[in-house]
Amino acid sequence: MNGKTITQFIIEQQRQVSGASGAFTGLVNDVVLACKIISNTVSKGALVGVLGSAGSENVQGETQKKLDVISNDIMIQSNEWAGRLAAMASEEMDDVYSIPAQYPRGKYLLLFDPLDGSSNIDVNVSVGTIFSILRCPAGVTNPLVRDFLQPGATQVCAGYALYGPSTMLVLTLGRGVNGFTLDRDIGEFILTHPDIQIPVDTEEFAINASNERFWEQPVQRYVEECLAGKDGPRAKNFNMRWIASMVAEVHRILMRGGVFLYPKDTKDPSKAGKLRLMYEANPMSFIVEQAGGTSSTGRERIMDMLPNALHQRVPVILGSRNEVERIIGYHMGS
Ligand code: P6P
Repeated sequence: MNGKTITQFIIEQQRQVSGASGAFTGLVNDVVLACKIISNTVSKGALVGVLGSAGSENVQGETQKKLDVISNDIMIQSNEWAGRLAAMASEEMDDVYSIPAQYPRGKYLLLFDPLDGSSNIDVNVSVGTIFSILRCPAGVTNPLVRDFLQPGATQVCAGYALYGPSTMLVLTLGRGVNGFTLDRDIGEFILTHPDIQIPVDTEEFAINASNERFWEQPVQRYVEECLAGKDGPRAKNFNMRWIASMVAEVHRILMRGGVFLYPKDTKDPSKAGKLRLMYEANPMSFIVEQAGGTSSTGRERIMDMLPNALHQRVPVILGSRNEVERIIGYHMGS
């Protein structure tokens, strides 16, 4: 036997929940299938003409890649028909996606960034899919934006697929974090990284250093101290990484520790940050916290934030607990 499949894992998790109907299990399996299909499409790249721009913009005002649109369609088509969801929301869609009338509706809401880091897709650097599952508010059969605006702490599931040298899926159901690797020979994700824990300390930070002049003072101080190395106040040397694909950065941190920062900056004062709360920061924060890490804006726990808009942006500082808490301390004036 090839090891425990993600299907077996999810069903075993369901058995720990009394009265579970199996709808949640079915939903997670539908999301997993969508990630397999996206992985297959992404891996073909130029061979099937899916690289390059779609010639359109998303609600963020960003140029959409063909694979952004294709991946979004795959997530919709894989999840709209089974009766698990009341609605969906995506980075690539302005408004809530209502489940078509021909399909039954369920009790969950699915939010996703179908292809995060897609600016990397044309240069063959790892990209991923990020997803988050919320409960639909009781009695709501036609969810509106306001029904999605729940704090990250209410998520029942979060995960990402990483389309890298191997395709992996990392998942939390609120009882720890587990990683699975796609065995293409059998078309199943196999449990390869049980109970992932983030090291509490690190010597590695990830930030887009080209924005240095726009950062707030606490972040400038933190990075300066890292760069000062063993002769500076930290008395140790640091390494830096920046992949420009959040899924890849978070995965590295889960595997070996680290801190990821996309802080508030003055580059565009109208934006509270670059990353989106509902389908990037919240799911990644759930995963990071479940793996023993910390995730903050620098001033508050991201998963405590009460969202005010579907595509709201937030500053994100997440990773190894002791390092993130140091950065929070700098923001608080210590
Ligand atoms: P920059 C990708 O577009 C993304 O949303 C994250 O995945 C990534 O961490 C960040 O933006 C990269 O931003 O400014 O370096 O292009």
